[in-house]
Amino acid sequence: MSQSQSTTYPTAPNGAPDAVPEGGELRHDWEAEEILALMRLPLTELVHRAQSVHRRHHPENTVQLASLLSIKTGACPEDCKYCPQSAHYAKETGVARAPLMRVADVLEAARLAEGAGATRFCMGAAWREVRDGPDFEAVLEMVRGVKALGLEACVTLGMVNEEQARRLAEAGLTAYNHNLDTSPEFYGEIISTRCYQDRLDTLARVREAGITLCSGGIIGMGESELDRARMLQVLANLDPHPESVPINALVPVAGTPLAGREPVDPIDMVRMVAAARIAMPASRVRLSAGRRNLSREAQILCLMAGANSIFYGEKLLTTANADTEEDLAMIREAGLEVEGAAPRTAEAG
Ligand code: SAM
Ligand code: DTB
Ligand code: SF4
Repeated sequence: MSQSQSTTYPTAPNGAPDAVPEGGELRHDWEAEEILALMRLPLTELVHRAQSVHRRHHPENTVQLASLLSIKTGACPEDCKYCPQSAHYAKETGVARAPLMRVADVLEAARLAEGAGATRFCMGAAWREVRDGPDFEAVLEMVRGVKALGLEACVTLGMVNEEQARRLAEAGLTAYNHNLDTSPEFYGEIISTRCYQDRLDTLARVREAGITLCSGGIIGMGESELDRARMLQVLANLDPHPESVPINALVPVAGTPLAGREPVDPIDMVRMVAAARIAMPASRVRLSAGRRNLSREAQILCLMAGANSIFYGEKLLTTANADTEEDLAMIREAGLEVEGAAPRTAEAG
């Protein structure tokens, strides 16, 4: 299925249409059309509304830095068309597989991230699901170690069962990342080895265990505007909302089936962030993969539209991230502050 990457958003002739919800209150009964109508508002109106909602629920000028580490890379049995870590495309992508990292090495990376200003550390494993055994025990140890450093600990390990979710909670895990990635309707175009309900079931188990949810998706895979609105609708109708919502722009990696896709229009990213902010007012919205293709100005627009976290550090999982010095300069020059930065002193080294 191929759709134009540059979506067109007709603007309403006289400002916002009446049907567009004002936003700001926590709701779990969103219609996809309402979210679509938000996304189609004139850009200045949309950003204004998103920023107003943002200020009612969050400090207006802080950005959280979250660092990512791939603790187990490649050879994943799933066939997600965007993913360089899928075994299905390994010959073409050339991504080298690596077994689970040693606990000490992961904790050293977490220490460096903390020293560089991150307050959240997210560990990703290219697994379809967690298997009980030494690797899972090691991941629990990593979670305990990251928490002991005073960082929020997040993991993304694929599917988990109830007992595994319970043990992650017991280890002190702050958040579990498990993205819906796209709409239920478009999902089958992107992934065939699992279904949407599998994702929702894992999210429910994680929630039940008392761990906060980090769940979002990717734009730029050929989905329609309605698919984007539908994904946000499914997320926003979870009760409670995911505490954290990563919005990724596809990083088209050579060798994956989506390698040839046009880069996402930066304004589409702003609209997606703003709609997420309005639909999930109290959640953290994270400007995630794909920032290398966004200008400093486009990223600042995303921050105005309600993003209040970025992935920070040289690498995402397997691909390069935005430059860390440039990120800090952007935050400083925009007059924003890094969350949790004030009490940071020389001992964080
Ligand atoms: N295997 C686990 C899973 O799928 O939940 C965890 C790791 S997986 C790499 C985490 C997320 O990274 C995916 O759900 C997807 O949203 C994002 N991701 C992976 N490859 C990407 C790419 N090329 N561009 C943008 N986001 C990507
Ligand atoms: C999320 O939503 N995006 C991150 C994190 N959660 C795990 C991953 C982005 C991966 C981009 C491709 C790569 O570097 O392999
Ligand atoms: Fe595997 Fe996750 Fe990549 Fe899908 S997104 S191939 S599940 S690592």
